[in-house]
Amino acid sequence: MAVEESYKKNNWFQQLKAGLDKSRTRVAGAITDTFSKRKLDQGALGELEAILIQGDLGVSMASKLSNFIGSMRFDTEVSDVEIRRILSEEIESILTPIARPIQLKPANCPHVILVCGVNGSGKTTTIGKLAFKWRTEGKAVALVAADTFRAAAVDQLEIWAERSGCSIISGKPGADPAGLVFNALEKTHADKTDILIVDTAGRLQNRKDLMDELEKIVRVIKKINPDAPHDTILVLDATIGQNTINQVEIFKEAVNISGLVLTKLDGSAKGGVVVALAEKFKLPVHAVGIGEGIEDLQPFHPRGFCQSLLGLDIGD
Ligand SMILES: Nc1nc2c(ncn2[C@@H]2O[C@H](COP(=O)(O)OP(=O)(O)O)[C@@H](O)[C@H]2O)c(=O)[nH]1
Ligand SMILES: [Mg+2]
Repeated sequence: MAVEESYKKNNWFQQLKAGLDKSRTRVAGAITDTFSKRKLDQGALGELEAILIQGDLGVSMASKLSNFIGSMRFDTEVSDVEIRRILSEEIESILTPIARPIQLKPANCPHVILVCGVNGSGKTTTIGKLAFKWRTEGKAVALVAADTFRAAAVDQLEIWAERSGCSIISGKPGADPAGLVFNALEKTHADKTDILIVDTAGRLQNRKDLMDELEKIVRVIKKINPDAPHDTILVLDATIGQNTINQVEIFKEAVNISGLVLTKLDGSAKGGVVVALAEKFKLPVHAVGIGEGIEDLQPFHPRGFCQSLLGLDIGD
């Protein structure tokens, strides 16, 4: 129950709720506008389905959810609150199995985490936030700047390493990322570092090169430790809505994605896409980003998320 307690103690629900303002207007706001006391006939269910699609929950999930509501309340008069409550509970039950923080295993020395995603999705920021969290828990953390293509990317990771108090392994701009990762693994193994986080490039413009590079990094990691990377995380920007689905598909071709982090849930109008992702890929959602600050990363909390999206209170 540690997550549950932190959730209350840190005021995370209020933060997430504020962040999801725009997404809530699209989903809960639209339901309220359409359904204050209305008979739930076929037309009303069609409108509900359209709202859920607009809210980025995905076509298939929108159809399932409106059918579900129909099966419970067809041809009866319902209020918008009832619909929001039923939806919230149903979506929570879908999201609960995929809400899973990264499980560190002390025997993995280091526990290797490969972080992938397109440029701008929030990889480096998320790495900084995760590193900070684990540093505060007393873990030794090292970062590898394997996005060697842009000099600025290395500088940015250095800033995060300093902020979070962990070490960084970097090379010259243009250095071979896989070689750098190889050295980092040897070093952190010798130093008994607990966690090694690999920041990678995300130039989707040149998809083949990017994928080759990721595959090569994984091959090199496996040469040293066949069980690693222990986690391969895809960072997705929640403001791009349904495009996140394509990104998962693209990255899955190159690496074995083991979990997701959704960033920018503060200010995204398309937060509902978490539901579409859950249905399509069933990948664990490890955490969500709710701001640019070092502490703005929360474990994914299905109830908090659903209540926020549907305009209910955490106690409801
Ligand atoms: N509002 C908000 N901004 C974020 C979040 N995560 C990252 N960013 C911002 O998104 C931009 C790109 O992030 P960065 O970590 O450099 O992405 P990368 O190219 O994938 O490494 C930066 O301006 C970050 O401050 C988040 O959860 N919320
Ligand atoms: Mg970066």
